[in-house]
Amino acid sequence: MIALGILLVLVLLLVVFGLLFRIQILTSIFSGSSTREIGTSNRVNAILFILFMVIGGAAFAYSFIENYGKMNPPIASVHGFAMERLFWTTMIIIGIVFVLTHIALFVYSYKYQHKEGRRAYFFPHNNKIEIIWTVIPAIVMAGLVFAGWKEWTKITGPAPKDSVVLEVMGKQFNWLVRYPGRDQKLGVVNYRLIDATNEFGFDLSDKSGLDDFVAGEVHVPKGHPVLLKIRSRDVLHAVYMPHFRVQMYAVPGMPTKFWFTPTKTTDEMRAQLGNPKFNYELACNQICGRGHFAMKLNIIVDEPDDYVAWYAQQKSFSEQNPDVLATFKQKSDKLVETENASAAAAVVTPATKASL
Ligand SMILES: [Cu+2]
Repeated sequence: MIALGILLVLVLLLVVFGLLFRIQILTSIFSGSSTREIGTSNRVNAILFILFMVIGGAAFAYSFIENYGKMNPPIASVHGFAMERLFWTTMIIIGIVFVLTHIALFVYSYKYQHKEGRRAYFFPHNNKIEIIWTVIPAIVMAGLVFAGWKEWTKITGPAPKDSVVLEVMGKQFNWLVRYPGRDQKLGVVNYRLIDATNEFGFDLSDKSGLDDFVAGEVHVPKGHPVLLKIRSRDVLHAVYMPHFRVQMYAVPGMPTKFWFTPTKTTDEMRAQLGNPKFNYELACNQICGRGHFAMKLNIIVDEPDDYVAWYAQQKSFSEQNPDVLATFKQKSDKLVETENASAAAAVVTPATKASL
């Protein structure tokens, strides 16, 4: 309570000093001695501009160099290199312009500070300058956009036919993974069927879903295209896999996708980084609620043979959850019964009608 009182007194004192300072400026303006004041404040501001440029620039450079490794994990996918080239080309071009224009901004503010007797130069218009600073950025921007569009079309085009298919579904707060079984077809799912056991909402009356399996982590083979089908169960999430340079939103009610080809197995990357505990990661990159920070999933890139071995070991969801399968069987039996009954009714009715 005492501390609060002292703080209040300090704040009030600051306010009083501030007001006194303003009154002093106002009286100096009215008494005609304001020129000196304006000169001092201009000088102070001009120096602050230069200090801001130097200290701010140094802090920016430091944070950039310090975090470079975190921003640029080693690339582990085919398209990652194209993405990287595009990113850095854009970054370097706009970076140079950004630095030059900001040096001009701060240096000119310093250089052309208020000076007694100096008048601003009246420079209303110049066609040549207007054309230069319109045409050059337009050409550069068009080039960047075109290069980006070309690469993006390639990356987001249809996945190769022999891709390994898997589905990730975002939910508050983890990722669920589903693979098609031997038929290579993901079965039908229905959000109305989602419950604690059937987290995906498997509709097991669809035969192609019977061999689908759920996995605790993502396994993908090295050197093989992987088609990632992406869904969300509740709110907006984003699939972010920094080493593969993949990011795609997971939107409720609107499936999205992304295909990529991993180029380094988990073991190879562990050796490269000298970190035996390293794991590729699929993280959520869209703030989606309280547990967002923990929404991560491990990705294991296997040698193709290891992948096949892992795949062969997996047990289908229907096999692991016979009770869920049983409820579908009951339902479909009922459905067959009703269908038979209505078919019988349809046969009976005309006959009954005829006899009347
Ligand atoms: Cu999230």
